[in-house]
Amino acid sequence: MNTPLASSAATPVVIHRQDYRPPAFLVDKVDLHFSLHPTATRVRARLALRRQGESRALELDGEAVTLIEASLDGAPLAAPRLEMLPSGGLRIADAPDSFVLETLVEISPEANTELSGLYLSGGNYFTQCEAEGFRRITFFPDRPDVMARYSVTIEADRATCPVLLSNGNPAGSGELPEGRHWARWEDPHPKPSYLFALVAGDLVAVRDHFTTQSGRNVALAIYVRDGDQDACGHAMASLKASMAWDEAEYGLEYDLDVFNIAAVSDFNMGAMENKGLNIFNTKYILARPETATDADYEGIETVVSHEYFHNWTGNRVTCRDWFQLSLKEGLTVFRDQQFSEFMGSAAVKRLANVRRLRAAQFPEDAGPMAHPVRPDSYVEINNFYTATVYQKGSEVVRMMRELIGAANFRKGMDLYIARHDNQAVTIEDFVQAMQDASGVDLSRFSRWYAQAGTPELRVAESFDPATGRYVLTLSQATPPTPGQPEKQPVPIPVAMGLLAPDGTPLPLRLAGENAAEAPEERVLLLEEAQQDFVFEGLGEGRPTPSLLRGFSAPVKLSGLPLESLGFLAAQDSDPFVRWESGQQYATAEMLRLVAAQRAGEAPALPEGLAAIIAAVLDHAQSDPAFTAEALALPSEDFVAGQMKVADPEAIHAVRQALRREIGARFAPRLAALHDSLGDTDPYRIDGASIGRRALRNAALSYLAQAPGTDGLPRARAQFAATANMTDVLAALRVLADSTDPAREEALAAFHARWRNDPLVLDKWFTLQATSSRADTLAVVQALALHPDFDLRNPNRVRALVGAFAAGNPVHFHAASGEGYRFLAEMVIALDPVNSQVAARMVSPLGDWKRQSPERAAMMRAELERILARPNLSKGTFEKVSKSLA
Ligand code: 0A1
Ligand code: ZN
Repeated sequence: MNTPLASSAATPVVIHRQDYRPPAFLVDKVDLHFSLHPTATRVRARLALRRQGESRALELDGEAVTLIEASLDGAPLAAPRLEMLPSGGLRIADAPDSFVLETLVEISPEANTELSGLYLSGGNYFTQCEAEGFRRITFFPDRPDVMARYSVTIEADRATCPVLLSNGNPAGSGELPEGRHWARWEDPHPKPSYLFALVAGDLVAVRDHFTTQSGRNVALAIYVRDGDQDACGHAMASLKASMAWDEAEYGLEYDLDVFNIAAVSDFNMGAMENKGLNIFNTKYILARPETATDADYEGIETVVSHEYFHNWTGNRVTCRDWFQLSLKEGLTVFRDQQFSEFMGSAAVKRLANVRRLRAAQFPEDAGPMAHPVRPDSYVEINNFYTATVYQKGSEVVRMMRELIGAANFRKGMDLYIARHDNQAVTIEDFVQAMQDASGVDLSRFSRWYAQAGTPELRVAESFDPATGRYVLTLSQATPPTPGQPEKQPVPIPVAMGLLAPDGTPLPLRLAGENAAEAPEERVLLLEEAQQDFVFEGLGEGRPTPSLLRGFSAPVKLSGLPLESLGFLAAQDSDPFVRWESGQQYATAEMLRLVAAQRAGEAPALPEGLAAIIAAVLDHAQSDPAFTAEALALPSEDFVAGQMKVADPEAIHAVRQALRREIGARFAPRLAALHDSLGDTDPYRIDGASIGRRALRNAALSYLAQAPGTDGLPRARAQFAATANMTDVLAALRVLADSTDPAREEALAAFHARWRNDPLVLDKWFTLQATSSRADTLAVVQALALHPDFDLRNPNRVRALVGAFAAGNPVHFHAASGEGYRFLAEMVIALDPVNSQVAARMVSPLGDWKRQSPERAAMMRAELERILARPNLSKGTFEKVSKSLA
């Protein structure tokens, strides 16, 4: 049964991009006064409003706010001139051209389990206003194209709330009777309401400072709970490096006297770029070697830089409406990726980012929620903070830079910011700036923003040894996605080279070009559905094409024969192509073995794949980080994504069998790596050290799979050594996945040691949720009842439920359907508590079209069961109903 959005009992409104209208009234100035109280916070708002549209009716958004009083230019407002809207908002009929509206409302931070608006976490006050949370604080035109100057006064108990923070610069503070005190903040920069922030409570500051390129001194502070001061070093270092990099790379300097960050353990996302007062999930601030893994450290660097870079791309220049979300997110992800590539090993960072794009965005683009980077409609905007808007959006910016060149891209950025500073603009404005600065026509390129789905790029070749003429035929097709049955070709930049049979690069001379200028690498632009590229003067050996170097476009490449893939994996100069060719090779072989497994044939390690692994291991010492990436087999989900009908059990069996055989075949070399890559003293968190640990732990994990090796004793010893969390967790993962007698004891010891550190305890949950052991589903069900499990804490929910449903395909897709049922139960329980997180959890159930009819029926039944719940949030409703369609 199809469940169109329109058939729901309480039909949620679909918002369309084409319906955008400028706001009827603008707000020039906002004065807010907060009197903080856990259940009865009072917010007084003075808005200086100015009419710009035709209508004289002012409508303000509001949600879960109780109006106490309102006045217009000092005169009390009452019905019928003042009207409460069914949405929770407020309407004032017959407003003047310019006036001051004053409202007093009451809200309950304690009752706010949605974590949107003003809420309590561990007794402290935090806000989250993106996308539409400000309306849960006061009545306001809560849309990003209303930019205003804010002045904020906060009043609270000094004892419980010694720290009072908001956006901008500090502008006074003082004592009040009855143990209360106040502080005022003024933000000189006009901003949309989604960038408003307030933090108040018992926090301590870790301080530093930064001198900008023009010599201004900026006071930096990271606010955390007492006891966590020692865990802020990496976040602070990342912040300072980001500030310096944005000046060097883009000439962008920070623009306030202070830059504050506050960390909170209850947070719906990673972090938030509120002007001058970023609010972070503790996961992306706190790190000590004994509590945080290398991946955690890298996550901190990425997210701290991301939020900082938003100061210009997002805050100074913001989005006209939420359909333009990728204007700030795609661009800012691109900037944070550039920064990470600059800070570490560029090639390895690129691989990791591509792996993530393919793990999260490609399935989204192929599933029921597929949408363009700039969506055309939504029901709940919070459902569109997606891998498509963020990661694919970043790839689109990267391609644009590839097309117009780095220097023009920088000019385009300068122009974009000069033109649009303090404005709320669109993706078209950004593309226009790039086009004007470069002189390159980008009109066709804009299709990348409008069209959903991952283009498939196919290769065909023909070569004539007699003439040395090689024809590369590239063709593209994008599969249909919901609401977009027909697709047009998009311009695809294909960075490439040609290799001679001995692996040396060949000169790339296209027909009609001058021989003297033939480069060894170039970028072909595929603009049509199919194009031939004719290379001449190549001699008589058959060349092998190395395509999509550096992953020059977010497409699926196919059509290269296995032998070319094997050759490229061993020979190409481009690390991305080397890695990618190995992955493609492994994928093809795994698909073959899955088919064989279904026919009752036991999988065996193909010799070609063994040869690639042997070649990878030959270079292990020279580049451990790359080797670790290249040793990893494609994930079960990635393989499933290549099948018409997935078979989670067969895929799992094949992948495990290959891992066992690799462990056995290469045991001596893996053991030697595990011995030789032992940690250096002191513990370091740089690219080289991270790479060594990654390879060492990859070796351990392979060894431990193989019977007859000393992998498990090695894991036990590594766990007991408690050197750092990366090594401890890698060892514990190996044990947790095994039937080793030390398993239970190790898990219990880890829990006992870290039960009071929520971020580490999350790892304990995730480890068990992602285990491949036969009893995992029962363990996960029991963990949902564990006293340390808490539906109100998004990190904990993601650590258990998210990790299981999205990271454990073989158990999530258990033939009994119990994995599906577990997820549905969790979504149902979570929706009334935190609908944003609940809606995000729905995604794995949307994959039913790729499953067997039996599984698909069970998945649909669970979606139907969720949909039948009364009072479902509109976000969960949207995800579930679209997943069923
Ligand atoms: N703009 C933030 C992401 C973010 C979005 C929504 C949030 O609450 C619903 C919180 C954060 C970023 O890109 O980091
Ligand atoms: Zn962002």
